[in-house]
Amino acid sequence: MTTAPDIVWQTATLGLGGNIGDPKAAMADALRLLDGREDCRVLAVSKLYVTPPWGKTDQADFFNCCALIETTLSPEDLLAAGLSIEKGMKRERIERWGPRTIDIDVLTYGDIEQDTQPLQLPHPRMTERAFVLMPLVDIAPDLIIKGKPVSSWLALVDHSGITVSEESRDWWV
Ligand code: PH2
Ligand code: MG
Repeated sequence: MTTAPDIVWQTATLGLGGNIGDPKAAMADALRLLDGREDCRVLAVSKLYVTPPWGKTDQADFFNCCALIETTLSPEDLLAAGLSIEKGMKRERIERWGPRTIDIDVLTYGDIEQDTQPLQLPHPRMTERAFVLMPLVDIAPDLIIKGKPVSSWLALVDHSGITVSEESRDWWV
């Protein structure tokens, strides 16, 4: 007799963004691709935001959202799943419609804190970025990051210039 191995579903949060082409469509595609996997379930998606570029400011505004998911993938395999979706979409878009980008960041995974490459958890810059914190508050306001709930981090950052593009939570379905 064999025993099925325990399947452990872990909760993770993702940050998605893009500013070339049709980022809303790219993010919606990415979320549907993740949700379509046997080993990932999208539990909640934030509103869709338009956000001023952070870091390098001489570029177009971004679209950003966050997703709460459940997964049996390890953190590194979840990162790889995101990267492979990014690569697949960029390749397809480049061939068919020209440049289009999407970035998928693993923000948190359970309560893991790790300062390792290729994946630092929680995402090392998430607590400074309103474009991450504002959508994350929609889906996980009480999630504790480095000792404080997401909602408290958001109160500490400048979120001027951010607007809501899609109020509905199922803009991606
Ligand atoms: N992503 C970056 C750099 N700057 N700015 C905004 N507003 N949104 C992003 O997603 C973003 C950014 C690199 O990943
Ligand atoms: Mg990023």
